[in-house]
Amino acid sequence: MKTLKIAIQKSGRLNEKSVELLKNCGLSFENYKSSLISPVSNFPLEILFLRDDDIPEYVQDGIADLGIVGENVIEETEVSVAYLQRLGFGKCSLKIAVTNNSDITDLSGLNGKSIATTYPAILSKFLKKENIQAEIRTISGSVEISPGLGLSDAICDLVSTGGTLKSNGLKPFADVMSSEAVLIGSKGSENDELIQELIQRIQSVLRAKE
Ligand code: PRT
Ligand code: ZN
Repeated sequence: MKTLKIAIQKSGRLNEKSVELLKNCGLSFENYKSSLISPVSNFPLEILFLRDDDIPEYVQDGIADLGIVGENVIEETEVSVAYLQRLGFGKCSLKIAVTNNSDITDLSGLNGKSIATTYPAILSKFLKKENIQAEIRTISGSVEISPGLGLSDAICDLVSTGGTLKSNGLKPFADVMSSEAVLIGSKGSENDELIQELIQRIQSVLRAKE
C-alpha cells in the first residue's frame, strides 16, 4: 500500500494546532522537535516538518501529497494546488497600515508612496486591482518598524490582535486579504481514496468543535 506524505510547519504559529488536529484525527506519531519526518503508526502517512514557506511548492511538485499552511503563504508563492479544507485556525488579515500621524487616509493616498512588506506578490496584485501606483519595498521581516525608520510611507503586514501595529504607532486602513490555515493537496488529489478518508476525519474533528 502507498504511503501519503503531509507537510506541516516545523515550528511557529501553525505547528501546535496542526499537530493537535492530526492527533485528534486518531493519528499516532512521535512529535520530536529534532526530527524532520515522522511516520504515523496507524495510518499509511508520514509527516514532514518544514518551514511554512516551502510547503506550497512541495505540494505542487508532489514531494508531499498534502500540506497545512496559511492561505497568505499559498497566495504569495503563486502555486497551483487544490484547496481541500479550511481548518479554522491561524486566522489573520493582511492589512495596509500607516503611522498614526500620516496624511495618508485612504487607498488613493498611496499613489506615489512606498510600502514595505514581506508579501510583494499579493500586494502588487492588490495595488494593480485598485489602480494604485506605489513603490513596493520588499523586506524580510520587522516590517512594522520601517515607517518609523523612514524606510517607507506605509506597510503591508499580517495582523491578528492588532497589538503589534498599535505598539509601533501604526493604524490599519485597508484590508488586502484574510487568511486561515488550510489543507492543500496537489491538483486532482481530492479524488484519492486515502486522502478522502483523511479529509473526512478532519471534517468530523472540526464539526465536533463547533
Ligand atoms: O519558520 P517559518 O517560516 O515556518 O514561520 P514564519 O515565521 O514565516 O511564520 P509564523 O510562524 O510567524 O506564522 C505562520 C502563519 O501563521 C502565517 O503565515 C499566517 O498564516 C499565520 N498567522 C496568524 C500569523 C499571524 N496570525 C500573525 N499575527 N503570522 C504572523 N503574524 C505576525 C505578523 O506578521 C506581525 O508581526 O504577528 C504580528 C502581528 O500580530 P498581532 O497579534 O500583534 O496583530
Ligand atoms: Zn515562513
